[in-house]
Amino acid sequence: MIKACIFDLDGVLVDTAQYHFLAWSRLAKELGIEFTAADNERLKGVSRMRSLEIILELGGVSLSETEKADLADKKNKWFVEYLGQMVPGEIFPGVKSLLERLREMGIKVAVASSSKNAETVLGLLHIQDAFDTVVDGTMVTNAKPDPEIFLLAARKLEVDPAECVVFEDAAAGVEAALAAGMKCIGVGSPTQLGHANRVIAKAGEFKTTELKEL
Ligand code: B16
Ligand code: MG
Repeated sequence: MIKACIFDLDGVLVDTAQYHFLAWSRLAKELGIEFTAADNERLKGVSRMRSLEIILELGGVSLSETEKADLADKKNKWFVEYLGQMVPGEIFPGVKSLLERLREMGIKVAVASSSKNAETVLGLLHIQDAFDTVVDGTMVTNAKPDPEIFLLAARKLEVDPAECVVFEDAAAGVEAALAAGMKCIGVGSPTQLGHANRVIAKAGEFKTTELKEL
C-alpha cells in the first residue's frame, strides 16, 4: 500500500529549465562555447557541476577544479537572479490540487530534488507548506541515479521505501527511485522513461485512484 508520494521538483512541479538555460547560455557565451536549447535538454536532472562539465566538453575546453567551481558559482548567481522572475502561477496545472488531495487522503508528501535551490523555488511558488518534508541537493553526497536522496526522504517521512511512489522526469531519477525499492511514475516521454512502473505526460494528470494500481 502506498503511504507516501515523493516529487522531484524541476520538470515535475515546475519548469525551471528555462531559467537554467538563460544562465548556462550566458556562461557558455562568455566562454565562447555554442550552447543550444537542444544541448540544454541534456542537463535536466543532472547536477550543477556535471552540467558545467557537459558544456565544457561541448566546447572542448578543459579547466582546473577551482576554475570550474568559480564558473558553477557564477552560473548559480545568475540562475538565482533569473528565478526572481518566477511567479506562483508557473506551478504546473493540476499539481497544487493533487498535493492537497493526497494530504486529505492521509498520504505523506515530500520533495526530493537534486537542486540546491529547491527551497527558494518552493518559496517562489508559495508551496513550501504543501510538503511534509523537503530533501535537496544540499543534504546528500551522491547524485541520482544513486538512491540516497529518495531513501533520505522516506526516512524523514518515517515510511518504508516499498510504501513510496516517486514522480520523476529524468531517466537517472527513475533509476534512483527503483534502486531505492520504490515505485516510480515517469513524468514525460515513455521513450526516455520506459523503465518506470508507469509513464504520464504531466504530474497534474495523475489520479489518486491510480495509487491502488501500483
Ligand atoms: P542547482 P531536480 C535538478 O533538479 C535539475 O533538473 C537540474 O537541471 C539541475 O542542474 C540540478 O537540479 C541542480 O540544480 O544548480 O539549482 O543546484 O530535477 O532534481 O529537481
Ligand atoms: Mg527533474
